[in-house]
Amino acid sequence: MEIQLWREILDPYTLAVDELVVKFNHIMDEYKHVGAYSPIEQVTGRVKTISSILEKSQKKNFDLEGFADKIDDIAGIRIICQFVEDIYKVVDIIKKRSDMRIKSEKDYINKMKKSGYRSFHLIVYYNVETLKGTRELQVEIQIRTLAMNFWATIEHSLQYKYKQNMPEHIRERLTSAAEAILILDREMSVVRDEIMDAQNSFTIKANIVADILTNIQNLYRVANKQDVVKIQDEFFRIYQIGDQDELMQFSKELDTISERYRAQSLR
Ligand code: 0O2
Repeated sequence: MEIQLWREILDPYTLAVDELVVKFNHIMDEYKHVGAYSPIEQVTGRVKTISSILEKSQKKNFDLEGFADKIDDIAGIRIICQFVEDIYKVVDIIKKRSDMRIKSEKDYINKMKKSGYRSFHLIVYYNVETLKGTRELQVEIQIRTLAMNFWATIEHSLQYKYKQNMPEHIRERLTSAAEAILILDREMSVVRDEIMDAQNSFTIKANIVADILTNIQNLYRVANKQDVVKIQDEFFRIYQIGDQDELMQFSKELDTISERYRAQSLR
């Protein structure tokens, strides 16, 4: 097939991947903006390379005519979560969306693959707009924890290196590493609440500090400089004590002061 034709076929998949990465990143941002813990830690996407498509067509023994309908992971999104529980939250989020329609799902978390591979897979239908009109494409979404991703990445490179001939002692090591990952994920789930609390309070504090700094910066433009320096010194004092409640109270008072100045500057 001509290279130009490959491009034409793969282009809409690139658009789908780009759009979906933006959308999942936006979900993360939405959580951050309200100071809440995001079940999504990281999102990446890729379009299958031509050589990988050729390899798959050989492996699965199909000809390339209409290959796009025969391969459901030409467009792939990978969502990384911190905890196993987050994976199911992300699945729920996807199922509730109106811009993706579930075609199929595979839960390799509750039912680990023989290789030791764990991940949640969804194939969704997703529409993109092209010059030739609307195209409904299939996209594979893989959702897994950081630990599962670590294992899968290593195993994938070893598979690539050894093809079908992975030495038995390496296969055994990978199996015991997969068991260790399972235990690690379970242990992390136990401390999940505590980790989430710590992360939440870090995000909340970062948001309060950002608000205060914006307010002080704006006040420099409209208020008496000496007064603002006093406010700034007070902020540094409270910040050094590290009391979040006091910081929150200070931020509210600063909001009121800023409001007053905004009102005055309108007169
Ligand atoms: P690549 O290079 O990652 O794109 P399918 O091959 O998709 O038609 P299958 O095997 O029923 O058929 O689908 P499955 O099990 O959902 O696997 C799809 C993808 O999951 C694979 O794509 C891998 O990315 C990943 N995967 C599945 N099993 C394993 C495994 O044992 N180890 C690792 N590291 N990844 C796995 P591709 O096209 O095989 O590969």
